[in-house]
Amino acid sequence: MAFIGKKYKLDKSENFDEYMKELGVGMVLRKMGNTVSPTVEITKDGETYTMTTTSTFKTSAISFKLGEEFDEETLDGRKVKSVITLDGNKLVQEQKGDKPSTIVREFNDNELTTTLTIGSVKSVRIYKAA
Ligand code: ACD
Repeated sequence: MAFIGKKYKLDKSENFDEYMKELGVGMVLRKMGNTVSPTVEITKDGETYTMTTTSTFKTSAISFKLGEEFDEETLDGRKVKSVITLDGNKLVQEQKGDKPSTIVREFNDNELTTTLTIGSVKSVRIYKAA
């Protein structure tokens, strides 16, 4: 779990606009989403993980235990049930709700690759350790 306590900053983003469109995110918010370069940090206290996404526009934090469903309010304001599991060096998040989506965060050396999928639409975002 070399990723605990590291800060990752967005470096490249592919197809994120399409992903947000598929989620039904409006134009103004999509513009923000496409413009900002957020920083992601995961900390761990006992069995509880906290993932904080910081940006100039909005900051969000979710706390979870692996394999335990929790209530999440997404950055675009959807209220979903999420479950996050750890698969080797990947945190796999399943969001349930009207628009089920999977978010895989894979940690390699000094890089975080976030792959967001909804239906047939996929966005890949590469973060570099700050
Ligand atoms: C990531 C992306 C995680 C974001 C996942 C879903 C959010 C959907 C839409 C975002 C819409 C508006 C938010 C706009 C800006 C906030 C900045 C943070 C964007 C991550 O983990 O890479």
